[in-house]
Formats: sequence, structure tokens, C-alpha cells
Amino acid sequence: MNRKLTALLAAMALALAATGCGGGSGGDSGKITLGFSQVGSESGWREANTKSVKESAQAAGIDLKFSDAQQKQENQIATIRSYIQQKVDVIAFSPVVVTGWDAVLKEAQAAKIPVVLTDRAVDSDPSLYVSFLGSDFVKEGEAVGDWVLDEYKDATGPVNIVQLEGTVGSAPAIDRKKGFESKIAANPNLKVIASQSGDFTRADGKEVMQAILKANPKIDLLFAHNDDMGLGAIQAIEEAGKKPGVDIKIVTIDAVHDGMQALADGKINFIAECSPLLGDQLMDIVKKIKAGQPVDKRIVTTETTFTQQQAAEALPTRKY
Ligand code: GYE
Repeated sequence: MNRKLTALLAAMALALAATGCGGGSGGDSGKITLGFSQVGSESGWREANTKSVKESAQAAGIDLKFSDAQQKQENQIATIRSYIQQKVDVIAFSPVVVTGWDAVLKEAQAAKIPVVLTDRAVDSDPSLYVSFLGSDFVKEGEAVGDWVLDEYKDATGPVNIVQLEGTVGSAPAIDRKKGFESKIAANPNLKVIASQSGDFTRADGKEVMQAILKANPKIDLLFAHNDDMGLGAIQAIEEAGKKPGVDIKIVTIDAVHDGMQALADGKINFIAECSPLLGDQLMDIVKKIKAGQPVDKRIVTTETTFTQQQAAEALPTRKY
């Protein structure tokens, strides 16, 4: 080999080491590099999910690149493109909405970087990602719907229901609504009189509920797609001089700490759990992918439901 070529190869090796791009074998430390694009920090659920991902990556010895998209799809797409450019080993993300991912997923596939979906689904062809880890949101909506059906089984007149929906176009908002409405359809007394998005945040939950309270003098039940919107609505209900959990019954999804506290305190009536603790399972998937082992295309999180009494019992040992 001539001298010039040897020098060139040495320089290239150095450059690769400096940028941590080992051609897909991780950083210069030999660690696996995972690029993770988070939805945002809109809720207690999201906070617990972010903590879980960060702690599990550290425990697994995985080099985590983390980015918060502030609930904007364009931010997530830009971040994923930057992870592709950085040649991370694996990309994971929690897609803010279901549609619009084909182009960037094809770019990742062309760059031979495996993609794992966590928490939320996309409507792209499943061949564009390796695995999807997260809850069954339709089931969660059904669990809430079942509770409402039972609670009002003896109702003789109309039961006025308000629904606070999650982020427009997101998998949990679409599926929770579908699951809930499919169940309550069994009793014609159960009527959804208003259904609006509160974007999964406490602030929007409060604001939207204030407007709905003004427009609707008789509300029997509120279904909020997550605890945080329910907690915001509780403030609006109290400020309107009504008793949450009594004058207006409240059912939500997530079972994060503040939601469970409100349930134990009698301000919420029922919660279907949605576990944010996806970190350990995600790191296992990433390691398997890098080891060339097969991973399941769909991994569904195990979850439960809570009544007020069950919440009081579970609170002291709850992890989030
Ligand atoms: O229920 C909500 C969060 O995607 C399951 O997003 C998640 C949802 C969760 O903002 O609180």
C-alpha cells in the first residue's frame, strides 16, 4: 500500500472516531447509540415516560440522544433526520400524530437504521419499522366505557356526557374515543353532548371545560382522555361552584400520581391505567436488534384499572 493511501485511511479512521460514527456500531466507546424523539412534556404521563427512558438507557449502558419535540411533528421529523445523519444505531420515537411519517421512515430504512415506535402508532406500512411497543388504547377506552355503562345501568333519563379528547390526530385520542363510544352505544340514555380536544394538557383541559360548563347547564359525566386534562377540568368545575366526582362524575386514563391522588380523594371516579414505564422493554428491544435477534412486531403493555378504593390502596407503593 502506498504511503499516501495509508495516511488517508488513518485520517478517515480518526474522523470516524471523533464523530462517534463507527458505521453503525455505535460510538467510539463501542456502546450502542439510541436516538429518541419524545413527543413533548405535556403531561405527568410524559414526564414519567421520559424519566423511564433516560434511567433505563443508563442502566443498560446505552448511549442515549434525547430530544423533546414540544408536540410538533415537524420537530420530530427534523430530529429523526439529524439522528440519521449522525448514524445512530437505532432510532426510537413516540409519534405525536398517526399520519405523515412515510418519507422520513423511508429515509431511515434507506440508511439501514432500524426504527422502533414507542407508545403511539403510525399509519405507515409496518415494513418501515421493526417494532411497536405500547398500550392498547382502544382497550383503555373500552374499560372506561364499561365502567360508565355499569354506573348508569339503571338510568331512566338522559345522561349528559362531556369528552375531553387528546391531541387531534394522535393514536391515543383516536383509539380511546373509539373504544369508549363503542361501549356506551349500548345504552341510548348515554349521550355525548360535547367533545373537544384539550391537547392532553392540564391548562387546555381547564380552559375547554370552562367553556363547556358555560354552554351546558346539565353535565353528568366527564370522560377525559388523560388524567391531566381531567385535573384541569376539576379546577374549572370547582370554580363553577360544583363538586367534581359528585355533581359531575369524572373518568380518565393514565393513573399517574396526581390522577390517582384525585381518585383517592373522591374527585375522580374511575381511571384506566396506561403505563409510561416503557424504558426497560425499549432497551431490551434495542439490544436484541443490535445482536441480530428477532423482536416482536407488536408488544402490548400490561395494564389495569382503578376505583377510588383501589387508588387509595395502590398510592403508597406507586412508581409514578
Ligand atoms: O395518555 C397522555 C400523554 O401517548 C399514552 O400521551 C400517551 C398519552 C398519555 O400526553 O397523558
